[in-house]
Amino acid sequence: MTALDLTIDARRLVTELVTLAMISEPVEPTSDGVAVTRVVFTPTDLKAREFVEQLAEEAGLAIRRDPVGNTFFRWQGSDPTFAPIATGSHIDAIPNAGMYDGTVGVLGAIEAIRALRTTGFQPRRSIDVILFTSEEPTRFGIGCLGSRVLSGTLSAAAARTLRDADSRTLDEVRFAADFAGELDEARLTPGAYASFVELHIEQGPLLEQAGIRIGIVTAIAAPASWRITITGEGGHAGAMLMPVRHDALVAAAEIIQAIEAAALRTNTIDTVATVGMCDVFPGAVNSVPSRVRLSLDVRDTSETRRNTVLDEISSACTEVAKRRGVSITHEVLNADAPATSSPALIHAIEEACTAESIEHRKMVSRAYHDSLFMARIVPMAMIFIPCRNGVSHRPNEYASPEDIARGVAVLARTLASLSLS
Ligand code: HGY
Ligand code: MN
Ligand code: MN
Repeated sequence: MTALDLTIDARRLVTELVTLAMISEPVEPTSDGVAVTRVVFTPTDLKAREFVEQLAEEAGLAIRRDPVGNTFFRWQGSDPTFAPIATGSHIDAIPNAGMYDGTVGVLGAIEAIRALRTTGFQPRRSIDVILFTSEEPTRFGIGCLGSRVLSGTLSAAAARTLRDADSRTLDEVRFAADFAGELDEARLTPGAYASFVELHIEQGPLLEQAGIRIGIVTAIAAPASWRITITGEGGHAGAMLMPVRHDALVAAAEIIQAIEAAALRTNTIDTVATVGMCDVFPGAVNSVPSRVRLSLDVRDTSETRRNTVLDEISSACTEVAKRRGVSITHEVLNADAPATSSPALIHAIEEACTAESIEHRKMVSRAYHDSLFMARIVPMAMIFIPCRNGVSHRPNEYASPEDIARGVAVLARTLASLSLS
């Protein structure tokens, strides 16, 4: 491939990232960073999508939306007989999150295409930037909803059973947001793309600690999440004596401790377990809790080890339920296999780093991404850039304009080379 004299317009890109970050639900003011909350198919999400579509249109990309809300921005290649390649990420954000998670991979990909166009480069394979719908589990309880449906990992029938906290179904919500059509139509089959590369912030501290500016992801850890329900006996906080209590919240406290212990017992840093949500009913100062709902998120680079942790948590639930005279049930929301990156794509990214004289290292992604599910139908790899102190999913999440520009330059070169492969 002839040498590409690439110029990434970091100033324009960061301005666009800030503009996008301003499209958020009201959030607590913070002196450290920009807090963003943007939940799928809300008016805020639709406004943000409109902004991104406008940027894509200005960049000369054709726009296609699928029934579940994945949106495709295409740079038409010269030879339609070759399968297209793709990049992309997400723009939805969990409550009180940061402004770089996902957005760098969408707006950065549009900038990569703008920079390639400016050099006069012409791809042979079409290049799609995909804005995946609902990468975060916030509304429907399951992450990567758009890429699960697109890859066939989540069937249309299973997707139709999903309900949000107001008990609205996915169909109701997506139709109200003007995403029509049958969910089955969103499914792509293996071969729909020749490759998929996602640019994302690391969401961890390793690159920054090592002083290395680019990470090449070799594998994505295996995530699982449950909804755990503990049902005890409620009652008057003054009149219900301690010996007769079956307090659901105290039982939940034991379960939360058991979850942490199960993760630590694997003696490897590759196992993580989190209880991020705890809903207490009836939630009154002077009422013994009768029901508690916990969220459970367990991940590991080894699926076997992760499943062992889940088994131990299940045993702990059985033991606590018996001893405390409460009922403890759990619903498996997802239990996914890990994903391995394509060696050929890893090599393409390494070559792009070399062309940009950027030091890089291989690494695992402990966060999940849409790449985890794209890997089910297409060769995948990811490009990481550092984020300050490894912080993410918080308003003080931060990636520097220089690191963002480096990531975009590596993405641009990788896409250019893959589009001619
Ligand atoms: O939870 C995750 O790993 C991703 O940031 N949604
Ligand atoms: Mn995230
Ligand atoms: Mn993300």
